[in-house]
Amino acid sequence: MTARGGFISLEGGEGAGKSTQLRRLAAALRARGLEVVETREPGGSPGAEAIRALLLQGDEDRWTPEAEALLFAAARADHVAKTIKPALERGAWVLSDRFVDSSIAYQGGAGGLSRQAIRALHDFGSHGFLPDRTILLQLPVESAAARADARDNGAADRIGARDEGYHAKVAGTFAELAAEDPARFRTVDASGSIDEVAASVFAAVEDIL
Ligand code: T5A
Repeated sequence: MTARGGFISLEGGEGAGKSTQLRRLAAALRARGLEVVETREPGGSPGAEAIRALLLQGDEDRWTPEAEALLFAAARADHVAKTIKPALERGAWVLSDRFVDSSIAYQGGAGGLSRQAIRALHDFGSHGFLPDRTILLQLPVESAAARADARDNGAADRIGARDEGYHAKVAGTFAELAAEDPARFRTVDASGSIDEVAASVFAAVEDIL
């Protein structure tokens, strides 16, 4: 066990089980005596939570693709500066439900913006800050949609409501990102029970604790 904290992000499509697994991982780290900050994107700081409402509510065409990407990057910049970095500086572990890879997968791969553009926004807004480890929860889009629908009674948000083709591109881009950066990413099969997936998620971070 070290006094230094670390930053872990959980990624995947809607309904893959990120929030459930984030809570489980936080409990496992706390049981080891570590300080843990649980956070999410878009959001995670008062300013970023205000931007979250702008992004997830309203009509599908409320923002242009470029404006949407800028709002995500602005929310992330505030989240990094106000929540993530201060927690890391005091030695805490930060677990985030989504981070910049979501922008590359949704606004980039699925939304049609270039990865270079998304990375340039992240370089400007958050100085290119990246997680120490990113867990990609992989679940077939139909199974994930069924889980999310069962939870939300079919009431998806502005981005979750996009069509199957959009979500298939999101999943494909996440898989490419994981393959391109095996040092940071670990992929986890999210189709098992909550306990089975939690065990795989813990195994995927144990080497950096
Ligand atoms: N977005 C976000 C972008 O477009 N660009 C970005 O840069 C960022 C950061 C955020 C939206 O914004 C988009 C992506 C999203 O569309 P959100 O409300 O924060 O939306 O929600 P999501 O991140 O999409 O996540 P969800 O809350 O929909 O799903 P989770 O967290 O993956 O799943 P979870 O844990 O809530 O589980 C869903 C249901 O399944 C059950 C749970 O109990 C729950 O009911 N479940 C299981 N059931 C059976 N077996 C298991 N193993 C299970 N695990 C969970």
